[in-house]
Parts: sequence; structure tokens; C-alpha cells
Amino acid sequence: MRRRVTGLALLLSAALAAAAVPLAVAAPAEGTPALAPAPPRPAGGPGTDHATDDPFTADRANWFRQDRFGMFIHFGAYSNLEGEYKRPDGSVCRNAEWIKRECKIPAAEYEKQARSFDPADFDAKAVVRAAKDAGMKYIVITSKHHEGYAMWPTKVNSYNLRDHSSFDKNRDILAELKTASDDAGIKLGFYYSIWDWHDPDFPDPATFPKYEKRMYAQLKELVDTYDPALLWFDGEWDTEDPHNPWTARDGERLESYLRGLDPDLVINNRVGKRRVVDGDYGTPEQEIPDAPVDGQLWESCMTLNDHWGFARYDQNWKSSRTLVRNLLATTSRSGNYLLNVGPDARGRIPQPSVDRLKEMGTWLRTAGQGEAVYGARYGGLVEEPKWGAVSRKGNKLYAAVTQWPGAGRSLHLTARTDFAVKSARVLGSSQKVTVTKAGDGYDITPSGAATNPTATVIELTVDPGRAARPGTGKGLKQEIFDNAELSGAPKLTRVDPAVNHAWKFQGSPDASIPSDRFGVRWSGSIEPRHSETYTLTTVSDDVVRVWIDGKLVIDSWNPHEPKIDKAQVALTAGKRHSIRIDYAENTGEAHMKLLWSSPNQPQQVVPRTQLFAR
Ligand code: FHN
Repeated sequence: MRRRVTGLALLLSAALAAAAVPLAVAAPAEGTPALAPAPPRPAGGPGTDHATDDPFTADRANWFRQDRFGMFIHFGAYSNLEGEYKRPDGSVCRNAEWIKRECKIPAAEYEKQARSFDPADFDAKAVVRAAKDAGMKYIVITSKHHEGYAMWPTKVNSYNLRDHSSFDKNRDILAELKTASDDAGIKLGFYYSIWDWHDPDFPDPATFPKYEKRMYAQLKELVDTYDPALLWFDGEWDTEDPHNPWTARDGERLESYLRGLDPDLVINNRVGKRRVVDGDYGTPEQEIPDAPVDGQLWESCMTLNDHWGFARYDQNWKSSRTLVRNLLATTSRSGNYLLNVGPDARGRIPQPSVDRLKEMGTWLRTAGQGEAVYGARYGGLVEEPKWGAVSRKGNKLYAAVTQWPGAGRSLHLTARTDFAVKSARVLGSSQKVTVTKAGDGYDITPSGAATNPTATVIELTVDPGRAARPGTGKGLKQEIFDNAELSGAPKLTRVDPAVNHAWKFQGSPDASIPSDRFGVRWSGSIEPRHSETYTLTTVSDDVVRVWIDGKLVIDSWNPHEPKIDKAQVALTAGKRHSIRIDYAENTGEAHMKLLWSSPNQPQQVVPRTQLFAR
């Protein structure tokens, strides 16, 4: 949603947009307005940098990082067929949201069936209630799936729920959902498929720009009319039937356009080509990564049965036990869980879905067990155990135990750094829990039974030891070369507040530097707040090398597409470790980010306060 850009935000965005400040940060000259107006958004070209903040710490994405659990809704003209298409020869073809394509339904016939679509029983309040009952904090609904049918009264074409259906022409289900979501304090996002099976201009690269123009217009309608918190793109991959010409460069343009419409939008990585440099977060589907994802926030989307869209024959529902454990697993790896419902032809969420969602909410609301999810993240201090999942929130570790130990037996946690356990309790039980240092970590011995078969949460109050005070850094020295060999004298030398740059195809570190064949050297020192092993992560395109205390720790000098490289380095709290980063862009896209994480440090772009030019 649009934020009123305050004076401070203007100043910050100006600083970020400028990407760097002169070496000696000059105080504003006498008479300079205290808050310089934000620079105009670069239209592209040398000097453009699309990285305006860090999704790991940006206010605009805070809700996404805290909420952890959302409802996905697949609802479109395909829902009207409820998963089955009877062919003229009497045979039945089954699919859900892909039914038109997979069952080879002729366009005219599919459009004809869409005209009978009448989700009269769609009840936005009931949908939001189901989400709230589940403990979900945000909703993402398909506004337009691959079929090209818009679920709102778009002015761009007549292939939509208002103009091409039997639905009440005075209703707008996205508006109804927006009102119900706002009233319930739930964020609303829209799924939008780039791949469009219906638009006649889509398949041919020569006419694709006409489709693209209509797509931009529809997206502007969605943002202007419903003020979504999030856009969930899909259909970005290389495919045929129809041919999908979408490129990373198309994604760069679209993402930049959307950020201009609403800088607070949270956007997934399928706006581009589903890479670490696209959008704000990664989108693993029907799977849960086995560890925190490097370089990006992430959200796993999953079906409740085996279909996204409604399929009347699909009764293969996951148990609420599986669903809760999936949610605990995603949270414990700093991810979100987007769980799907598929309303039927009348717009009703299937009862088996509603039942499971309610059971999930009951678990979350029991004995404060939701504390292990909302606002929680990767455990960090300990290795993930086999007997459950461990998440962290402040000085609490939440061990969600799915394999309760036999009487008198213990659960072992392997420590990743030094920390103390001050106390332990089982949520929902008064049983005594003993914690003893053991080998490479701690043994936790409950004295009673599990509280429930889904997961029993043991809350540990921990003391991770003192962190060094926040640094006073202003950023690293940045030397910019107009060649990829970093040879000769740098064209520009200044202080860079953060190594957080998405120059992409057209951009570069400064208007005076061409968008290809340039190099950057950052140098100075990096000051951690914890004494432990840090993971330094670079996101780079084309090449990068990193030295810490004079030792080469990342050597990724073979030109590559956007790529993650990592190094483990032992750092000392409050100590300034020397750092040097050499980076070069040859041709094509240009990206360079430096992130860090440690047992006590959640993943983030290394902040300005911890970076020093010397
Ligand atoms: O093809 C779609 C599919 O129908 C569904 O929408 C999923 C959900 O993320 N996305 C695509 C498959 O990756």
C-alpha cells in the first residue's frame, strides 16, 4: 500500500538511490532544506541501481517476515468445470487450473463454459474467517491464471468475471475480499500469470509488446483499485503452446514499473525468471528447502490435496498434523508457508479444506504454540534436530518436538555457538524439564508426556551472550573503474553505505560509468557484533573475489549469471576485520550484494553501521 513518504524516508531513499556519498560525508550546506527531495527514479541506463533496500530488513517487508503463514486461493474460470471435462465422445478428461490446455478444450467451447460461471456463493467474509481460523495472516488470490480470465472487472478486455460470466454484474470479488481482509487485519496479495493462453498477441514475439502493454494496464488496475500488499507472479518460465517469450530483461522492466507504482509492494521472484536477483523472495513449490535460502527471503507454496484449482474427485487431503509440521519446518528455516485452497464452481471452499485449516489454527492457538511461528525464524543457535524443528524469537528457542522421547530419555541439541539455557518449559504442561550441557550441546529431558501428537513445543529461554554495541560505520571505500580489469586509477572513489546493488542490464554505479565493462573495489573493514563463525554470502554477476584479513575467502572469477557464493569466516565481536571485494561486470546483467549471517545474526545485507572505509 502507498506509504506517505515522510521526510526521513525521503532522505533515506535519496541516500539509497544515490547509492553512495562523497568520501567525506559533507554536512548539508547552510540553507539546504533539511530533507532534500528524493532524486527522480532513474529511468534506466548508467547510474541506475534497482536495489533500493534489503528485503531482509526493509520495513515494507516486515509483515512478510513476521506473518509466516498465508492462504493461497486458486479461483478462475477453470473452477467452473470442477476438474472434469466431458469430451464430445463422452470420455472424461481431468485436470484443474490447466484443464483447458491439458484436455485440449477448443477455445470457443472453453469461453462458452466460462459464460456460465456463477460463483454466487463466494463469501469473502467466510474465506477470511477460514484464513483467520487457520491462523493465516495473509491471502494471495489468483487475479488471472494462465487461462487469461480476469477475476475482476478489468477495463483492458472483456474476458473477465464481470463481462464474461453469469455472475452478478454488481459484484467484484476482489473488492469484497479486500474489504473483508482489511476488516480482519489480513494482508491481501494477488497472483498474476504472465503466461496468457487467451490473449491473441501473446504467442508471437512481434505482437507480444501489445500483450505486455495490456498486462501493465491490468497490473496498474489491480494496484490502483485494490492496493495489494503483495504481487505473486507466475508463468515466467520458458515454455510453448503458447510460446512464452518472457525474459529477465522483461522482468527488470516490469519490476521497476511496479516499484514506481507502489514502493511498498512485496514481489516474488517469478516477476523475472525465478532467480535470486528477481523480486523480494524465492518461491519453492510443493517442497520445503532443507535450510534457510541464501540471498533471498522465501515462501513455500503447497496444495492441501493434489490440485491447486478445485477438483471434485481429489480427496487426497494432507492431514493437519502434516500441515502443522510443514509450517514449523518452514518457520525454522526463516521461510513462509503459503497453503492453497481451491473454491468450487459456486465459490465455496471445500469443507475438508476448511476442517484442516481450523485444526491448524487450533494447534497454533493452544498454549501459545503459535509463538513458535509468528515472528519466529531460523533457530540459528543449534543444528536442526531429527526429532523436530527449532525456531527462534528473541531470547526464546522453540523446540517443536514431533518424536517425543521415551520416559527418562533426552532430546539432544547440537550447539552452533556458545549460549546458555536459562530455563525450559513445555507449552501447555506443568511438567518439569531438565536441561544439561552434554557433549556438543544440550540434553533436554522432559519429565512427562507430549501434549499432543502433532508437535509439543518446549520453550527454552536462552542467553546468547553479550553482543558488541552497534557499530558507527558509514560504509566501505568504493573505487569504481571504467574497465573490468580494475586497472589504472579509479574513475570514482567514494563511500558506499552497503554492498547492495542491482544494476541489472542498463544500470551501473554512476551515470559516468557505462553499463558494461566496469569494475568496483570495495575496501575497509567489517565489524561483527558477535564472536562466532559468520557466513558471508555474495550474490554476483559477473565475477567477484572477497578477502577477509588478507585471506581470499571467495574466489568466483569465472564470468557467471547471477550466482550465490559463500564463505565461513570466524569473526570477533567489535573487532574491525579488513575486507576487500573485487567485482567486475563484463556484459549483460550486473549484480553485487554482500550479506552475512551467523548463529546469532539473521541473514541480511551487511549494514552500513558495521562497515568502515579504513
Ligand atoms: O502452472 C502453475 C500452477 O497452475 C499453479 O498456479 C502453481 C502455483 O504456484 N504455479 C504454476 C506451476 O509452477
